[in-house]
Amino acid sequence: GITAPWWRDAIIYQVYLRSFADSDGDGVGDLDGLRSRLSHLVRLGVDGLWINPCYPSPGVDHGYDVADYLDIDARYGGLPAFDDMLAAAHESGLRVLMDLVPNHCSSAHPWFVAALAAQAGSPERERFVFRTGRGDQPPNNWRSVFGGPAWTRVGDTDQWYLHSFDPAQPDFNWRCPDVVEHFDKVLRFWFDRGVDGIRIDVAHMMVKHPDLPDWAFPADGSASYNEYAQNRPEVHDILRRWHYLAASYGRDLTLVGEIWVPTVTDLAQYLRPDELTQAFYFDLLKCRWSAAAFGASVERGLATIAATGASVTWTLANHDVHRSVTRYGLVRPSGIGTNDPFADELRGRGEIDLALGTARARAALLLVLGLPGSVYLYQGEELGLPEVLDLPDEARQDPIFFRSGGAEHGRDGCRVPLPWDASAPTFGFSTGPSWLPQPEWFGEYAVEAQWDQPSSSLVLHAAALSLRRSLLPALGAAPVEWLTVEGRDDILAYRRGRLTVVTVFGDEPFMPPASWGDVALASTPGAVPVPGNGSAWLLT
Ligand code: TEU
Repeated sequence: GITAPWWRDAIIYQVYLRSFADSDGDGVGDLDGLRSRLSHLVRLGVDGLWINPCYPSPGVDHGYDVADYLDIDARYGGLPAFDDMLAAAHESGLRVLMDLVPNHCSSAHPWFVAALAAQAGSPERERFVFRTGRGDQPPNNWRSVFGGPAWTRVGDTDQWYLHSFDPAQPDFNWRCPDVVEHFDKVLRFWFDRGVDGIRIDVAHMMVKHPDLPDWAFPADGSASYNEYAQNRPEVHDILRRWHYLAASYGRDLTLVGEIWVPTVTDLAQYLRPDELTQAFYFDLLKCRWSAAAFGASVERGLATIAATGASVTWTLANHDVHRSVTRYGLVRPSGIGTNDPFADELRGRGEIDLALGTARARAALLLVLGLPGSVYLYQGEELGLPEVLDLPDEARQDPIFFRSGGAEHGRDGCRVPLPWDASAPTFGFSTGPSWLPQPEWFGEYAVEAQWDQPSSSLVLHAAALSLRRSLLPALGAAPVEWLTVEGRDDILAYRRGRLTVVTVFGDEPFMPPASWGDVALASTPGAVPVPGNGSAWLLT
């Protein structure tokens, strides 16, 4: 970042650690592997990295089931490897964000083990959400995000515990002071160690309605936002507490929330000056390829988020959704599950045109990089990796796959280990077999080959980031002004100071007029034959 505080315009690279680089041949990425590849992030030109959870964990949800918040899993190298990586990152000028998982822990966490061994009504159980069932049925009708009921029965007793995700991820009771105090300690532990901020997992979910009432789910089984289980007013008290805890360090720590709420106005509530510094803007990630949808989403983000004083945190992909070239390549949705506009992208159904998806993802990158705010880039997106849609069922590990009885494929396809070198075993990821199998064609996307191809996704990313960095000081706080093209509602164009960004969403060819500036970077070379659908330019 160049403007203060640093995170306002930072580009942060998301490291899905177990799939980034493996140093010891066990087929699982680790912190020494990350340290040895930090030069990739420096050459790419990002400002920092966020690492998905790497605490000791049984790995049911790959680290989002934490067994000890004050340590690093031995598989990743333990605390010494973390400290080495952090020091090396800082030496390279990269900031480092940890992932905090405060809504739930692992069922192997000592607190939950003690709670199961204790009596109903005991202080051990008070740290979680245990309730009496209704006969043979759970205490209420809430559903787990991963499918099935949000409650699991304790043996053959009448007691059940709440889990918003997998049964191996029991929800904490945030009305219990032990929990509040423990997380104060956790934050201090990592801030004292030198991290530059934290990404907060489901930062809108920690507190539930005190009476845990049934939610009126639609009878047809369609998706419904359970307002008793998330986005409760009390959650803001916790975030405010963390705001002041972080502020007391006096070194611009960032708190970035992963928050799924119905509207952008809801999201802005989390960005009040005494709460989070950032929150992922998923509104844009959910847009189908259309100038009107992208334009309205960008405008909504800028207007609503800017009103809080925060900057927008643009994000086009992460470890929970299909890779962007696959999502943008969806030319014909399957028509199944139409009540959920995101279903086909998430489930990998429908017909996909990868060449088109690739062109569009390249264009979308330029579109967001010109905007004011920060951008999170998920590992492998810089390589233009497609989703691996055809993983064998035996290889799949996502709890969503198991909880849905195989009806949903889940998120493994965007978590396949990175290809570094086309000619090495596991494409240079590990000297052993990789934890998820990589398809043959992954070699075409290897990092080393891409640096030598002027038209590669990696070269485009590096060029765009470098151009953005050089323009930032001049752009300052310049606002976004929309430009229109007579008769072309498929063109989205904006000017910001001396930068103009143009994106084509329709099929008719288009070239930006010379009066808009000189082309500093085009998204198209090698990606589409004629500038048209999925082309973008940065002009100065
Ligand atoms: O995700 C929260 C979440 O609710 C969704 O992203 C969800 O995983 C997805 O919509 C399912 O289709 C966070 C983490 O990013 C995710 O990896 C974890 O599994 C989840 O929390 C539980 O910790």
